[in-house]
Amino acid sequence: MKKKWWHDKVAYQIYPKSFCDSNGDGIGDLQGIISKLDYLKDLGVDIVWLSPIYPSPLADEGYDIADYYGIDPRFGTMEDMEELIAEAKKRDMYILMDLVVNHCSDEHEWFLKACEDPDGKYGKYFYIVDAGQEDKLPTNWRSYFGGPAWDKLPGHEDKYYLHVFHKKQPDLNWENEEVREEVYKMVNWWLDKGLGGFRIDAIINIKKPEVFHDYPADRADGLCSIQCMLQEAKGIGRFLRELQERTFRLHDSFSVGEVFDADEDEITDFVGDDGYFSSMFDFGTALLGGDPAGWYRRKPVQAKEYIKAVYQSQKRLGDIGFYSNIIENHDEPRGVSHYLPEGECCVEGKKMLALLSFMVKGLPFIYEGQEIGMENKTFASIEEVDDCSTMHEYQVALEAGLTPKQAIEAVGKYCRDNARTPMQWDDSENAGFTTGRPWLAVNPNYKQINVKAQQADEDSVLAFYKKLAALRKSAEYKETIVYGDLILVPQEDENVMVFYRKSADKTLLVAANYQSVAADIKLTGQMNKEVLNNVRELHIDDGILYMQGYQAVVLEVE
Ligand code: TEU
Ligand code: CA
Repeated sequence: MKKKWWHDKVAYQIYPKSFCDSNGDGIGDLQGIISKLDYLKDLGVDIVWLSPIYPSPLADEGYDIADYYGIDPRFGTMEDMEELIAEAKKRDMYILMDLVVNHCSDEHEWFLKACEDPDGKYGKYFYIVDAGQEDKLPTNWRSYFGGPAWDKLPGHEDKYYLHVFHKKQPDLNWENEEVREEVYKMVNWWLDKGLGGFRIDAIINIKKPEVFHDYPADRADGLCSIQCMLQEAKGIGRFLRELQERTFRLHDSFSVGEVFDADEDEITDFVGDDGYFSSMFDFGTALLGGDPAGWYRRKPVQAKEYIKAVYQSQKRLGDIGFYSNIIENHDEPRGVSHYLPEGECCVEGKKMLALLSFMVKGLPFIYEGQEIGMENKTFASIEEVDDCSTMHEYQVALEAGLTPKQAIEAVGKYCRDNARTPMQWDDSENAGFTTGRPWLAVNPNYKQINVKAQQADEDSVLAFYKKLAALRKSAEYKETIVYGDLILVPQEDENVMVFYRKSADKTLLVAANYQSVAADIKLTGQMNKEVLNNVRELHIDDGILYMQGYQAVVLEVE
């Protein structure tokens, strides 16, 4: 693997709407982000990814873009954005934007023009198909957010357009060279502004099958999962290679793909030395417990499954490239609520997940609030929910026979708003996020869980994240943590994960006891030094490491 400038970095995702509000309108903004750059620097962050801040009607919270060259006034101005890039640069930090080009907003000029003249230039920017006899939909594909992936083209009763996500997110037709040229022009325009790169949204969806047809229905609605057509669609590589060659590669920028399912034999093409992307997210753990019937059927994640998934991902990528490691993002529940068993969400457990995420190979991404161990929120009713994905999953649960109370309880655990509640800065009203009324209610636990309190506590989750980031950058361990081989030490107890990180002259042993009860780990070889420990005690006796519940350690060994 060729060494790259970004390999030894630590990355952080900001959900701008919920990070920091500078002007009291209840919505986080760019000046708010600028005011927190020193906080991020101090945490050890180098790369900052912003979820979309472009002008948007917010049907899907900014993932529906109406103008790729602008900044939504809610978040600030282009001058604010330029200031953010410059202020980041001063601190040796890099800003990433979200590249959302599978679709745009139905309020984007291209789509408006396509509606005016579906047979003209802009009609070809989208997938517009004539209605069948008796208004039949072109196919029975179900959109990600529920209902058919086709809607009537506004102003044209005889035509449908495709949207694999929300109906306000029409899919762009990547087969059309003009569309691709528009995308490359825009990406380069931003990179020329000094952006560090992009996180690339939902990118696997850009390739559609040659022929559009129905698949067997998988629910009572007569529709089928979008996955059916994605599996049939081949040849995405041609688009991604072109994107890379025409944009990212020219700028040596960082790109991380939201790639859910790259085939084994495609991984080198995706993230090898000259991959389409610098990196891609590891969703191995995020997918655990899922059920095709819907969120209401999801099962809690077990420790042993988590451990297995982490290891499988590590093995899959090996020395080919770098995953970007997450325990949560803006589409996922809070990792500590999702991956620690109910009733066991404790400080040690939070630190254990952090340690695993930082000590495996790859680029660690922290999602805002993860560094203080922010938790899921309880939603009393669907009225408290903003997320369009949860609205749909709630309906699915009701249709399956759950009562409203059961339905919100079941889907609330996976609601994307869990991660979108405002950042908890201190214990003042609205957690110091805003002086106004926050656009989404603050998690009531902000009095206990907030940045200010944790800054004053050397045993806090925040302090532990700082240690992990510092360790990754330390002259002593950097080479081993960033590039060392990962060698699993199989354990009889499936709730315990032990592995070595090994470089030419150093070996680290990483051990995590992913359960509330104690566990013994047999050590082979001599321990030289305790490098990191999420509890105060380290108990080794006669070659046995006695681990407390949720204890996790890094030891330097012979
Ligand atoms: O997500 C794509 C995606 O497939 C997952 O988000 C998932 O299907 C969904 O979150 C289930 O709730 C990206 C963005 O991360 C997400 O926020 C956007 O809604 C989506 O693309 C559309 O742009
Ligand atoms: Ca604001």
